[in-house]
Amino acid sequence: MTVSGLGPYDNGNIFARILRHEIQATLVFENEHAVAFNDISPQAPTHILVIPRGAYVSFADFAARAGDAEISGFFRAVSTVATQLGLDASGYRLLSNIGDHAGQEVPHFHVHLFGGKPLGRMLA
Ligand code: D5M
Repeated sequence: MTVSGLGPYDNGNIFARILRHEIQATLVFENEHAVAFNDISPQAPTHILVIPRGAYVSFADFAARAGDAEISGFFRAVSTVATQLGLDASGYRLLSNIGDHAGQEVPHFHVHLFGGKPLGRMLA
């Protein structure tokens, strides 16, 4: 699955290195489907990145190639992270950048999870 600005999966990308424990991150959750850690440059009081363990460059790649159990397990994990961090009561935002127009920086599929304050209305 090719999306503008994204080539084939690069095993040297920073999130692949976090998964291999070559680079430290502050993990807040992990299971067989997903790993979640604090964003290094937080844009909200809570700013978590949730990534699948598999090698997918973007949401588009994940949706195209991952198995049903992997996809459901991943998104359940995202919800579990939000619940465990206490975000359900006040609400939160999910976001995933895909390719050039979205400015995706790290070519390993990830969902940003923002919360901890009123985030304002944002549609693009
Ligand atoms: O966003 C990629 C995000 O990844 C961006 O918010 C910074 C974050 N980032 C980059 N390197 C690290 C490390 N080492 N730890 C934690 N967070 C990191 P994108 O959606 O690709 O534009």
